[in-house]
Amino acid sequence: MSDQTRTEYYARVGAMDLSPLWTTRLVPPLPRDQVKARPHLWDYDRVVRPVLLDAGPLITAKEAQRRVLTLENPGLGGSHRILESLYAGLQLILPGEVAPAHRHSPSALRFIIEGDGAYTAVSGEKSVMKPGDFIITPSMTWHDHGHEGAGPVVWMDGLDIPMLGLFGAMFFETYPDDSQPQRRQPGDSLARYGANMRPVGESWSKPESPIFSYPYERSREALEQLRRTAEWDPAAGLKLEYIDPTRGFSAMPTISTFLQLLPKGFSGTPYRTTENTVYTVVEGGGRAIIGDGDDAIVLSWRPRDIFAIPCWVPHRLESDDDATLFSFSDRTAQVKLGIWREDRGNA
Ligand code: GTQ
Repeated sequence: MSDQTRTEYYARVGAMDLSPLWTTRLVPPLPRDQVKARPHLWDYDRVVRPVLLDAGPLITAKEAQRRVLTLENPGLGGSHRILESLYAGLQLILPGEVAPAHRHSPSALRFIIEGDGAYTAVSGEKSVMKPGDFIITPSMTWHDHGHEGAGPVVWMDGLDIPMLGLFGAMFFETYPDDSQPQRRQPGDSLARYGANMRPVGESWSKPESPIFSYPYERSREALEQLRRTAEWDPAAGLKLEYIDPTRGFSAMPTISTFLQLLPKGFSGTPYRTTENTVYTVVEGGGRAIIGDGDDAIVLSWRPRDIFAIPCWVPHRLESDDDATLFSFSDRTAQVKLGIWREDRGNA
């Protein structure tokens, strides 16, 4: 058949909202042909922090609703995605401010980067924020943030917005007042479910953890205890996942969250996984080495830096000091959909 006949045919069916599959490659052989996001690092102290603080006098938290600089992956064209499936931002709140209450269908996590005295209130319970704490805001729960202390407070927001965007299932509502009424004492959810116990006669059937806040101190202490006994994972060091203690699943239904310890001088083995992962550094310095040979990219990190590793990109982790990394990924969503894979280079 002549090229012209084919071209005419394609135009004809195109006008009928049809398309010839044989002219496209619908399913590429490897993720690298599909994934646009690039491995990337945001230098917190030297680059992000100064401009984020400049936003303080520019706009109030109330006017902005959320005073956030979104972390834009340079391969994703300003689409408010740090990786294909994930959103991340850095939120600044100043003393006396309130970021007004709202709720939405995307789930959110907060990971506290710096400062003291701020809180986030979720479903009527305030959680105080300290550096290293991990806090969840489940889908459609009312939440507002405030700051009753001194000095700026910054945390990282991680949301599943791109996943919900895929389904179209996005909802957003504002609360009639800036703050929601307190219904439970701070620490209530942790007291109920955070001691390997649960209230007798109370049942929990929601898809997320009943614990809103996972304090850093406890998670860090667990890693410290384990370093003496546990076997190190050759790629990940000592890596613990935050869970919903009632079922053992991830703390959030769409996003997995982890805290990991790399001992001083750790040199990890090469690893790749289909999960898209965002890391932030709590303690120590080191690097992520992406790829190998002359093509390798080195992302050198220090405390408070944020770096992102896309789906199926081979990488290794190295540390100079004892290092702790918080990370979040779309692993739990991929596992539930039956598509999660990893490659430890030993096949
Ligand atoms: O704090 O509620 O970075 O709704 C993006 C959307 C933060 C929040 C973000 C949000 C929030």
